[in-house]
Order: sequence, then structure tokens, then C-alpha cells
Amino acid sequence: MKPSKPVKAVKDAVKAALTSQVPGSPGSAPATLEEPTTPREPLPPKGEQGAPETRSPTGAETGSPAPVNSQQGAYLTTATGVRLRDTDHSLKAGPRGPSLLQDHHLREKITHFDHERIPERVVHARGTGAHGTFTAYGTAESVTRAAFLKKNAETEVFVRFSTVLGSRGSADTVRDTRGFAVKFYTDEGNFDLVGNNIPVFFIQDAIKFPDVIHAAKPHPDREIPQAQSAHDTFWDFVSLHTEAQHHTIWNMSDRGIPRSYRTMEGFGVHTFRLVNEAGATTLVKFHWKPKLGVHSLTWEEAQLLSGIDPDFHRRDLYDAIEAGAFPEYELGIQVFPDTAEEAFAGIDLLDPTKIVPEELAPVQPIGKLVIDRTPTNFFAESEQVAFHLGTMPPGIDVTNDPLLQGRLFSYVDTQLSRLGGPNYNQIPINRPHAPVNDMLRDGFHQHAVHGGVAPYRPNSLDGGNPFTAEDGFVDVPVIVAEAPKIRQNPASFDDHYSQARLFWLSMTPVEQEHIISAYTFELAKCYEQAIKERQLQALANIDPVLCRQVATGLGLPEPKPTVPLADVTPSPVLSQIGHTWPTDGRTIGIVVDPDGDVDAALKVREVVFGAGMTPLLIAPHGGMVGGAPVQRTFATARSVEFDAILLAGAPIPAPDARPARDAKAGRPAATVDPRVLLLVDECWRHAKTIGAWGDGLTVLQEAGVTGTPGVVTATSGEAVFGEIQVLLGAHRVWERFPALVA
Ligand code: HDE
Repeated sequence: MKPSKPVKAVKDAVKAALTSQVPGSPGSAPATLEEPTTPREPLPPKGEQGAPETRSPTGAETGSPAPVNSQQGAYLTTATGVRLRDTDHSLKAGPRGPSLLQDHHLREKITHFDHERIPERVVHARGTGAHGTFTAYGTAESVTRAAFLKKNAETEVFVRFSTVLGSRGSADTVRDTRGFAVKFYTDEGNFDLVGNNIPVFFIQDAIKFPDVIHAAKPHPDREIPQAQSAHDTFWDFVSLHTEAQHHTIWNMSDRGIPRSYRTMEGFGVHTFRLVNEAGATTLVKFHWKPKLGVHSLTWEEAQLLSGIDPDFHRRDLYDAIEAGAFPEYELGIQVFPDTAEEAFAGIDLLDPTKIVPEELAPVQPIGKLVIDRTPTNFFAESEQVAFHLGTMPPGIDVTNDPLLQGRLFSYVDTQLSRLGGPNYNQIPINRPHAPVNDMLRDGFHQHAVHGGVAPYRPNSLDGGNPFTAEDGFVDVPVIVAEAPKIRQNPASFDDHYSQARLFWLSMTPVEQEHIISAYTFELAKCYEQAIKERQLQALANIDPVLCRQVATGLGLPEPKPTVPLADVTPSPVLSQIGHTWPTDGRTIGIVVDPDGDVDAALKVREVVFGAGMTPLLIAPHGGMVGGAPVQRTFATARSVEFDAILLAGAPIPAPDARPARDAKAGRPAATVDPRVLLLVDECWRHAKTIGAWGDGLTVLQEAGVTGTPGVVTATSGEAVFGEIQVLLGAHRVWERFPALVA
């Protein structure tokens, strides 16, 4: 499967555009000061933008470049292509009105506007999509006949990352599970792998999904809090439905606040059944592994970002693509024999609240995903993309996981109300790249113009077309054991604590500290004492240290466990700490003093670009410094945007600084601008690397951080940055967080 020509052209353009440009320019050409008056065709898309391949509603290649779907011509028209002279004045009976009902242009414009919104997703409303390409290694050929997994097969994909709880306009960095949904446009029809960044789920049966979501969404009376689990109904639910405890501890860990979509794992969660050419079956779990490793924000960063840059993850993804730091993930599978027990190492593979530790069943890489194009139009692509777990090509099938079974119903159903009818698969972003001949007809927004007279089969009027295919999708004829029809789970689903404990014991002390703080924060935000106490009981059944620390924070007694503590073997691979990773696309803030050594600052800026990262110049005022554009002023910069900061000078308080107010906050009047000191304070508190040379050393002294771990000094900016690059490989300077868990 070769990417189509337009896609390749865009990729080349992106490569060519990888100059020292800071990402984020809004258009493909700079704006002019004067209003342009010479008619011209619409501007082309920006270099990094992609769009759905131009396929017909029935999957045929059109060969047209993507902009054929975009607006055409130089002149403003009505929706039916009639050129207009004026769009700023409604038709009135004289200049002082009233407006006339006959103004068809006014009515068309306002009516369409009135209908611009569609219902947001019930869950995962806040999301961010991008295009990419998946290349298979061929290593899955022995277990599946799916053509897109054959060696070197290339498949176009659209990925959508999301939070679960928040509304469409909510902040990116809230504590929540993240969606990781991938639509593969394979030659054999689409494959939707609709996963999350947490490998387990809150509930074991789909019938409870409305309940858990009602509990986690804002309270129905006041509709607060937005996009958060720190409230009574959430903790009421998870402490009563204790199967949720495993997913919940993942949410309370750093996994609930990812640094970036680029530094997040993805999981199919359920066990799937693969079928090979010979018809043999295997059970598998899907995993996405990010090339940059798994990294998270600190809770304070996440909270600050919700105010300072609520679009942080979206911006990070799109800026990284624009800068050429294309996000990469390996797809892997854990492979289990398909036995009658549907279990592995004593773990029930149909229970979606359980993982199989990678130490027991290693993740075997089967292909690589590179995300390299942003959408051209967010609504058309990210908002209208419709995933469905049941969209599977031959070679992949489902299991009886009761959570998965309910999802098979839900995803089609939700699109009917969200996308306005049954033809949502004909929307450009959803169109398959395989021929569609489905006998489905008519309905709202029908884009296909079906031929023939016999949409049924067999038929003799349309020459018998369509025919069934010998190599078509096979529903694996799994034996269904004789059993009573019953509303009940298997007994193995009753263990609700052992894997939550496994997760806790797999964390390093720093990560355990974060988990304790998160539980303490969330439960302290609950109003009802009984709910806190009930959740403490669940924590006692996970681990006494965890329970004690949270109980202390809440000022409540520590309960005794009500079930024996499970004897588990930790899975160190679950920890994020102790490795080094590539640093592509990291953001480095460079504080420059226009009255200091500007050349040195600009030199290091080029070195940062050269290392595949984005340097942002931070100066007392906007405009230019030394011929380079200033991206942040002291008034607009905040530490949370940066992975590290470099101090290339010691700027004195700028005219808009308020040293007096800063002194009230406890810092004596400084010779350095107080906002630069705040930058250093916060970077230090969040265990970020800080570098300084020359005059910048004064800032370190004023901030009182000279000589502490991760504070790098040298005689030149290049030398400082060299060291910082190495430290960034570990994401944070972990020594700055003393581990207190005991
Ligand atoms: Fe979903 N889920 N879900 N879910 N889910 C939706 O479909 C549902 C579950 C996931 O970016 C909805 O189009 C039920 C698990 C993602 O567009 C809806 C159950 C996992 C996305 C729906 C689950 C997911 C959704 C809402 C319990 C991880 C966003 C809008 C049985 C494996 C996809 C929509 C996107 C979206 C139903 C549980 C992942 C309502 C009934 C488990 C990533 O159909």
C-alpha cells in the first residue's frame, strides 16, 4: 500500500520547510498590513497540513489533490456558487431598516451558522487528530492474514488522541485517561484500533458504562466540576464498584497527566483474536510504544497549564509535526495461545481490568506508525472522524470480553446521532481506501450515486453483483460452552485488588509519592466523609503504606484490609523512571538580555534547532532581539511551556515588572526581573534542567539554586546545552524529588 502522490508531496514540502522556523504560524503566507484587494485563488495549505485522500464515497481513488475539497475560485459566492457583491450589509428598506425577509443571502448565511455545531462525543469529546503512515514489519504474518500487517505494507492512518471526561473545549492537561484511536485505511477495508493510554478499564461489563460515565462527568445539578475526577460521584462509584480500583490507581499515577501525546503508550485493552492464512487463531493484546518513551507532567504543571495553555497537548502535537519532529510509535502484540480457558499465567484474558505483565508475555513489535501531517480543517477531520471497534479487516476478530461486546453496539449507535444519519462512513475522513459495494442505500446525506436496480442478493437483474468473497471476513466459529442464560460474571472477575497492588509495587518511590498526593488531593476535594472512608478501605486492600499516607493527608484513621494482601511480583516495565530517551521536539526557553551578550544567545538558539528541538526566545519586550524574533516576553512566558531553560543573561527588571508585588510574596527586591526568577523557581520545583553561562550565572545566584542537581553551568552556551541535552534524555532531574515514602 503506497501513500498516494499528494501525501508524498506534502511530506517533501514538510522536509523542505524544516528551517530554523519556530512552529505556530497561522497561515501558509505571512499576513500583509494592508487589506489585500487584488483577487486571487485561495492560498495553498500550510506545508505540514494533510487532508483525507480524495476518495469517492464508495472508496474509489480519484487521483485529485486534496484541495479539490477545499473552497474554490477568487470570489465570494453563495453556497450554490453565485458570486456576491456584498456580504457586510443586510438588505434593508432604506439605510435605517427594517431588514427584508427576501434577503436570501442573509438567511443562507445565518441559517448555516445556526447549524454549525454537531453534538460533541458523549465521552472523549476533547480530542486532537493527525494523519500518518503505518509500515508493517511482517512479524505478525504467522498469526494474522491481515494484508496491512504483511512485511513492508504501508497504510495511511488517521489518529485521534483525546481525554475522556471533559467537554469539547476543556483543558488538555487534566488528570484523566487518554484515548488513542487509530483508523487504518487498509486495502481490505478500514481497521479501527480504538484504545486508551491505560491498559485496563474501570468496569468489566459494558452495561455499567453509562453508570461510570454519569458518575465521572460533572454533577447533574450544578454541572461541576468540568473534566475532573476529584468529586464525590466519581469516588462514590469507584469505591462501590471496586473492580474500578485498578484503572483508578493508573489515573492517580503520572499516567493520568501525560507530558505529551508523543510520550504516551496506547493499549487495545481487550484481548483480540487473530486468524492466520491457515485459519489458526491466536489471542493478542495490542500495545503502542512511543519512540520518545513515556513521560508525564507534574501535577502542579498540569494545573498551571489548564489556565496558561489549555491547548497544551494539541499545540505540542501540531508544533512537533510542523517542526519535523514526527511522533513515532511501534505497534506490538502480546501473544497468547487460544485455549478454551482464554487465560494466560492464571490471568483471565476476558477481564478488561487485568493486564498480562510484559515480563510474562513480551510485547512483540509488528510495525511502526509515523504521524507527519496535521489536519487542514479540524472539524472536517478530527470532529467528523468516526471510530468503531467493529471495523476490522479479515485476520482480526473479537473475543467474548463483555466490555468489548457492548462496545460493538455503541460506536455505530452514537455516530447516528452525532453525525446525523447512517451514511457517516461516506464523510471524507471516514471513507475507506478499498472498494465499497455494501447494498446499504439512501438515508440522510447520501453522497454515493448508486447504480443498478437490485441492492439485494442473490439477484439476476444486476448480473448477480455483488458476490460474496471466499477470502472475505470470517467470524471465527468459536465454541460457545453450554451454560444457562444469566446476568453474572465468571468467578475470576472477583479479584479487584491484586493488580492494583502489582501496579503500586512496580512504581519507584518518586512515582509512589505522586500517587499518594493524587489520591489525597482528589479525596480531599470530596465533600462526603463516608466516601473518603470507603475509598480508604479500598486502598487498605491495595497496600497499607499507600493507605496510611493518604489517610494521614485526609486526617482520617487508617482502616485494616478486608481481604488478604495479594502476593504479587512487580512489573518494573510499568515505571517511567530509570531510562534515557530521544529528546526530539522538546521546547527550550532561552532568556536573553537585549543589553547583554545577545550573540551568544542566538548562537545557542541555532544549536537547539540543530538538535531537533524548538528554542523560544524570552525577552523583556516583544519584537526582535539581535535580528531574531522574540517568541515570549517576560509577561507571556511561563515555565510550564518549557522542558528546560537556558539563561543567556541577567536582565534587570523591565518597565512592566512589579518588583514591589514580588517582594510582598517573600522575595527581596532583585536586580533580575522577578518574572525570570519565577521561571527559574518553577523549573527548579518541577525538576527541569536549568542552564546558565556568563551573566546568566547571576540569575542562578539570585534564585538560590547554584550547584544543585540539574543546574548546569559552563563557559559557553553550547557546552551548557550539550549537557542539558543529555539530562533531558531522563525527562527530569529526579534527584530533586527526595523520595519520602516509607
Ligand atoms: Fe469508548 N466510546 N466505550 N472506550 N472510546 C466512545 O464513541 C463505549 C471504552 C474509546 O477519538 C464513543 O464515537 C462503551 C474502552 C476512545 O473518536 C461511545 C464502552 C476504551 C473513544 C463509546 C467504552 C474506549 C471512545 C463516544 C464500554 C479503550 C474516542 C463517541 C463498554 C479500549 C474515539 C464515539 C474518538 C468513544 C462507547 C469503553 C476507547 C459512546 C459503551 C474500554 C479512544 O460509542
